[in-house]
Amino acid sequence: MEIRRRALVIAVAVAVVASVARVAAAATSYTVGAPDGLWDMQTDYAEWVAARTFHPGDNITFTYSRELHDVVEVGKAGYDACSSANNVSAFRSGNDVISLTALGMRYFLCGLTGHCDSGMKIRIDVAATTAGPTAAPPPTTSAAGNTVAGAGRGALLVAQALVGSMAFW
Ligand SMILES: [Cu+2]
Repeated sequence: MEIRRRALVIAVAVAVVASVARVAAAATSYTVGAPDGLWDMQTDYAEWVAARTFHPGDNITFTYSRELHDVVEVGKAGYDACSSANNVSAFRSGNDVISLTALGMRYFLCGLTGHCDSGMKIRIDVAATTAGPTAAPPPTTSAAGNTVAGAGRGALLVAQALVGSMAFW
C-alpha cells in the first residue's frame, strides 16, 4: 500500500511537470483572420495580429476561395508598395499553411489587382518566446509570458511539495 502511494505521488509529479513543459513549448496554429474573418477583403489584419503573438514553430493558415484570392509572400518593400513583383513565394491552394520557422518579420499580401490596396495584406512579427532587452513586448505578450512562467513555478512548487512529503514516509 505504502509503495503504491509513493508510486502514485511520483507519477502525479512527473505528469504535472511534463504537462507544463508541453504547454510552454507548444506550437500554435492560427487561421489568418479567424474567428471573425478569414483571408478576405473585410478583415482588419493589423488588428488581428495585434491581438496575437507569434513564435518560431507556430504556423498560420490562409483559408480562402482560390477563385477570389491568393497569397503572396513578399519583402518589406513589396508589402509597403503592394507589389508582388519580387515575391518570396506564392500560394493558391485556398488552404495554405505557412510555417513560421525563424524570428523576424514576414509579409504577405493578396496578389489580385486592388486587393492589397484595399487592406488585404498582413505583417507577422515572429518573436522570441522570452522578450529580450531590445524588444518592447505589447501587453498581451507579457501577460501570456507571465501566465506560462507562473504555471511553471506553480508546477515546480507542487512537484517539490510532493517529493518533500515523501521524506516523511
Ligand atoms: Cu484577394
